[in-house]
Formats: sequence, C-alpha cells, structure tokens
Amino acid sequence: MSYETILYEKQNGVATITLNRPQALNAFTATMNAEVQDALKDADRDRNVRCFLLTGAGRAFCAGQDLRGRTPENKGSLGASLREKYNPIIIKLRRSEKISLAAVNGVAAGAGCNLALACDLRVASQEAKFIQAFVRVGLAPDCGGSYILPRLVGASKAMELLLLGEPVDAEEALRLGLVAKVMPATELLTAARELAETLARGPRSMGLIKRAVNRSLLSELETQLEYEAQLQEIAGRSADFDEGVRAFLEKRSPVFTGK
Ligand code: T3D
Repeated sequence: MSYETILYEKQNGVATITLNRPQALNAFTATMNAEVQDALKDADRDRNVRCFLLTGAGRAFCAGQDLRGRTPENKGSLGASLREKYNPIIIKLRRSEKISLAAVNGVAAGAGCNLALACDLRVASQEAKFIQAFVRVGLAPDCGGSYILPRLVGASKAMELLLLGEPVDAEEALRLGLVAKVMPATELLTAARELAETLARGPRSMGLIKRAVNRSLLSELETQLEYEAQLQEIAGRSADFDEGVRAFLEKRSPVFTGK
C-alpha cells in the first residue's frame, strides 16, 4: 500500500503508521485523515497484526489539524470534520482489541496530542512535548481530550492543561503518567518497535484487558466525542477562532475578544 502523507508497513505482528508531512510538523490534512483511517482499517482486519505503532517523521509527532485549511473562507464545519475525519480514528484505536502504542518523537499538539493519548500506551523521546493547543487558537478540546485526559491525569490537572495550553515536556509527562518511558531520541524507534513486537507476541487476553479497562473508564467515549464535535462547531464559528488561525499563520500572538 502506498500513501501520500503517511508511511505504512507491517512486520512481525506490528503495523507501523508514520505521519509523514514533516515540513508542517505532520499536521493533519483531509488526505492524511483518510489515509490514517484506511491504514488502521487494514491493520485491524489483518489477522497477523496484533499491535498498531504510531509515530511521526522528522522533529514532530503531530501538530494537529493543518491550520492553513482553516481560514474563514475554507474552514467549513468543524463538527462535521471531527465526525468524519478524526473520531473514526480515535474510536478505532480505542475499540480495536489490538494494542496501540504511540512513539512520541517530538511535539504533539491539539488533535496530535490527543491522538497520542488515545493510544493504549505511549513512549516518548526526551524531545517530546504534549500541548493541548486548542485554546491557543480559540477552540475547545477534541479527539477525546475532554474525556481521556482527565482519566489519565485527573480533572484538576486536565483543566489546567486544557485552559492554559502550556506544553508538558517529556519528564513532566512521565511524572504525570502520560507516558510509560522517556528515552533519547536516537533510541526511541528501536525501543518502541521492540515493545510493539513484545505486545504483538502477547496472549489473547491482552485484548480482553484492553476491553475491561475501556469498559471501566471509557464506556461513554463515543457520546463524548459527539459532544466535543457539537462544541467544536460552536467554537469554529467564533471570531476568536478566526483570529487564532490568522495569528498563527502570521506568527504573532492572538488578540481574543471573547466573541
Ligand atoms: O479543524 C478541524 O477539523 C477540527 C479539529 C481541530 C483539531 C486541532 O488539532 S486544533 C489545533 C491545531 N494545532 C495547533 O494549534 C498547533 C499549531 N502549531 C503550533 O502551535 C506550533 O507549530 C508547535 C507548538 C506545534 C511547534 O512550534 P515550533 O516553534 O516548534 O514550530 P513552528 O515554527 O511553529 O512550526 C514549524 C512549521 O510547521 C511552520 O511552517 P513554516 O513557517 O516553517 O513554513 C508552521 O507554520 C508549520 N505548522 C506547525 N503546526 C502547524 C503548521 N502548519 C499548519 N498547521 C499546523 N497545525
């Protein structure tokens, strides 16, 4: 299978998806959304695959939605975008019995951050940063950020990260329990592959463990993803979002008006 915006390979029970738009820090375009959905569908169907490994090419894991596609003239419906393009990815990662592992090689922002958090496990390079960047551009959290993050770090810390949008570095992410291990960038991919192959060799019960934890903690995930889409629709229509995107593209701080 050959794709335009991702690299996809299957080996030793592991399907590796590498987000591959390094010039834009692997920000999501519609093509990338479709290709990640397609690769995950293929990996999920393939009986030889037991683990999904997600990582990014270059210095970033993923900078979330490509904001060049979100100017007032072309932004469209953000609610529809989440329902069609992002939520199926989050649901596949969480609901498949196959184990998902993110190798967070650099910055993970917005939807990119929550893509990593939707995986069952994360390992990170010392360069990794986790940013709930939504508020910086006048948006609300999506891709499960309002649901999975509080369950990982607690409600108070989640609120702080979501409201302030400040970066969490790799050591802090380890302390918070967001990642299982931190290592030098040069070692990350080899270590992540080894862990993924170990997971792929594990017993059938690993999928059942995942289902048990999902049922205990994440049984309302789909409902919350839909609620996030409704809220993002409102945020996407705000003047503050237009200003947030404009400011990002002009490389300046936004001036929000609360409208
Ligand atoms: O819209 C919907 O469908 C709803 C879904 C929304 C989900 C979301 O993800 S909303 C949140 C979107 N993401 C962000 O707000 C993050 C934007 N990026 C950043 O804040 C910063 O780039 C980072 C903190 C991630 C990294 O900063 P830094 O200083 O290391 O790198 P940089 O210089 O800002 O970026 C390097 C290049 O990547 C730069 O391009 P250039 O100037 O070299 O041509 C920059 O424009 C580009 N880039 C980074 N992030 C994005 C991006 N281009 C488009 N979209 C991006 N998200």
